[in-house]
Amino acid sequence: MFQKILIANRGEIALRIQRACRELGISTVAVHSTADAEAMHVRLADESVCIGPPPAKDSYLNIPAILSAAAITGADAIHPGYGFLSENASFADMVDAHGLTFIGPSAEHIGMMGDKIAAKTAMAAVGVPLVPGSDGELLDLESARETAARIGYPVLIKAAAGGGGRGMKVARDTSEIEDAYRLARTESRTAFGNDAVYMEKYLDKPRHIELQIMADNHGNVVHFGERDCSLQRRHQKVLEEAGSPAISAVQRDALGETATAALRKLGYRNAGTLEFLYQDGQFAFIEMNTRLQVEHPVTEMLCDVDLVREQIRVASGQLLGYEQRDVTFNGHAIECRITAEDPVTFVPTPGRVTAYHAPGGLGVRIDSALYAGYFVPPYYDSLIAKLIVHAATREAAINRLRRALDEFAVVGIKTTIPLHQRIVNDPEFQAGDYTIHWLEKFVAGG
Ligand code: MV4
Repeated sequence: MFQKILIANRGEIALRIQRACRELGISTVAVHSTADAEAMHVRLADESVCIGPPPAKDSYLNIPAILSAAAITGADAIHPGYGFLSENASFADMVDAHGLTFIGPSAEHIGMMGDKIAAKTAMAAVGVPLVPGSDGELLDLESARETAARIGYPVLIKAAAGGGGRGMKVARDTSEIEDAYRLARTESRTAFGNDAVYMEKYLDKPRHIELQIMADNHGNVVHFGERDCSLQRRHQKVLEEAGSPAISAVQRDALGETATAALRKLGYRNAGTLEFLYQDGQFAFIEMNTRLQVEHPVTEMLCDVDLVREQIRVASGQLLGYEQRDVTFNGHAIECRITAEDPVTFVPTPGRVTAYHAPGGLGVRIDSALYAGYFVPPYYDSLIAKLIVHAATREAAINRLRRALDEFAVVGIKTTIPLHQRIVNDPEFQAGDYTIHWLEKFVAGG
């Protein structure tokens, strides 16, 4: 097992990883920018290294600085968290090349799943159902027209290097295909330096269902059920649930069996999440994330599993702590992403938190690095706290979430707590039959 882990991240996820390390008796190294010198993850680490000025490109994305910090502190592994370098295949390679362990999948699989065409090709080859679409890259406008005619409009043109909604263009009929194709390629070249695009049938009212898996280095792969991440605004998740109100236990088991068999064939290792669109009773794979996700706590609460602990254990070569029959799905969990944003306009609200009171009680979990007196910096994403509740039923979880949100006090900056209070009080949310478009309409409705 590792003696010392460098956590190449900040905020709540850095604390989350520190907690797993401490419980495993592993020493922790925090890295921080000059803007984060007073941050909680620095205070609670065993050691800390300043890696640069505030901009992420000069600090949390500064690979030489992070590798140097690992070398001077004698860390033997690096956990990347999510975002930043967590899906950077060359960083994973460089960590290995420096004799440290990258706590995550192999660089090969990070690279494979980062190319959305390669990801779909690989998944199709191991039995995962896809959204109907092009057979690989769309090489010219003519092949775009032919593919659209074959699968039927409306169609979606996506960037191979995209993901997370970036670089997608809808074409609703033949009159729109040329502009959609050319714009998708141009925007992809500008955004990613790569203009490869592909096509899928556009699903107009899907839910976003993702499946959590974990694999060790000995061929064991286990799934921990699904999360419903349909409540998004401009491709930013706002609230997530485990399990999905739309998915039955039979469907979950079947999807899990398909996914674990597929990843076993691929020789996948460590944590991974398969993203599906769910519409008309059908699951269709769209992307795979090769990192621990922000919303992992709802799965942890549902299954009573420490996913970060499992990541660290399997990265050190140990066997998975679970067989599939050990995994149980109990009750219902919901996570609210609380951000330092105006709850109506979503304008970022960096600034000083003058008072802070977190909710508590049975089935309430807060993952946050906030404290009274903390200055929320403007340089990084606006997530400041995750409120997760767990209860025996979805109705009880919603009731508990409402109570916990009412207790939650963050004074000195505006946050999205009022938005979450509106969501949990809405009858349509309570009914649970929402799609990926529901929140955009709900927010637009004021
Ligand atoms: C789609 C889709 C409809 N049809 N693909 C957006 C982010 C990326 N994960 C894939 N996304 C979508 N892909 C097909 N064939 C609709 C979306 C989509 C979406 C998906 C999940 C959650 C929120 C979304 C918001 C807008 C569009």
